[in-house]
Amino acid sequence: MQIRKRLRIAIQKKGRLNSDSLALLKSIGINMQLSKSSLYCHSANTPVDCLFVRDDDIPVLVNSGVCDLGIVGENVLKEFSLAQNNKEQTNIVTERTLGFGKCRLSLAAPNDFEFKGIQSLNGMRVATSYPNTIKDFSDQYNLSLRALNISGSVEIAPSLDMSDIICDLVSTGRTLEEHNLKELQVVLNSEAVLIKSTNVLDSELQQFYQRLLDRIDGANQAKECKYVMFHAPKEALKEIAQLLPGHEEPTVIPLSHSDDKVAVHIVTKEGVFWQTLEQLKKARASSILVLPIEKMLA
Ligand code: PRT
Ligand code: ZN
Repeated sequence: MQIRKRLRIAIQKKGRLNSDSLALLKSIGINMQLSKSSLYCHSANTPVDCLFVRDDDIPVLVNSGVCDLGIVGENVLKEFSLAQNNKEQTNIVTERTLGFGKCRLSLAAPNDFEFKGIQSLNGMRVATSYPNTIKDFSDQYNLSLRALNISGSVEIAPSLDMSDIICDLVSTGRTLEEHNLKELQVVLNSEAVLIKSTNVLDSELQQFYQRLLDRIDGANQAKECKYVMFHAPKEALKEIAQLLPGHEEPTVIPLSHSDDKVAVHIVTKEGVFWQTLEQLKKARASSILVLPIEKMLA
């Protein structure tokens, strides 16, 4: 295969992962001029082309090397990999979890179903769009679940006596509730992941890709961190720093109007809750500000 000079990334065209995937690309500096009907987009400021496709096609495109990268749910990736593993190994590596598209693939049954543990599900008919994941789960628990593969509206299968139970994605649980179903067992927890083809990249492109990964890590780290500023007496700094476990030493700045008080700036990894602020105040910090961080590069 010809070595490309531009990274080709597949993302979902329409649906739950589309806007978060685009936002991620933007946050790591990939600008794209989007048009609604286009299936392909060329980034003007980076060597990146984007393909907009159905999420189910993303592992296929990355596995075949047509795309170098893809953003897809772990649920779709696992189903694809299991189907593929029956034939051969995949050419896909998961590079990063991305923190959006979170959901779980769960077994659910009508509300009046008496659930007596996983083993009691032996022999049941399961309506699902994830037949390979169900087979894998079934093998793992030594069950013989019978998967009925349907591509949508899985929730109505038990009421039509097509199946005894279902296996579908759940996030809030509202859809199950609306169909008088209850969740029995989580089969898989899932979120969006960045996947990469095992194909070797052109060396310049590999360097650029490494920078993208560093930016993703920086953006993820920034999400977890807060920038905290406050004034405090010098002698209280040790006690205060312990309340805010930070990355590095805090920045301490003298105040023009005071010899014993200083301004402190600190990046903290821990969640900063009201309780933390109250503890800071008790330790004699004042004028406390907590700010979100947009980007970080170590
Ligand atoms: O057209 P295309 O094939 O690309 O899209 P799609 O219809 O297959 O997928 P889409 O856009 O619905 O979902 C894309 C991905 O988002 C999934 O593969 C998951 O990784 C992730 N995701 C996160 C979800 C949900 N949450 C989710 N709640 N995907 C689907 N759902 C559905 C679920 O199937 C059920 O119908 O939402 C309903 C349940 O939601 P709650 O909130 O009522 O529990
Ligand atoms: Zn899909």
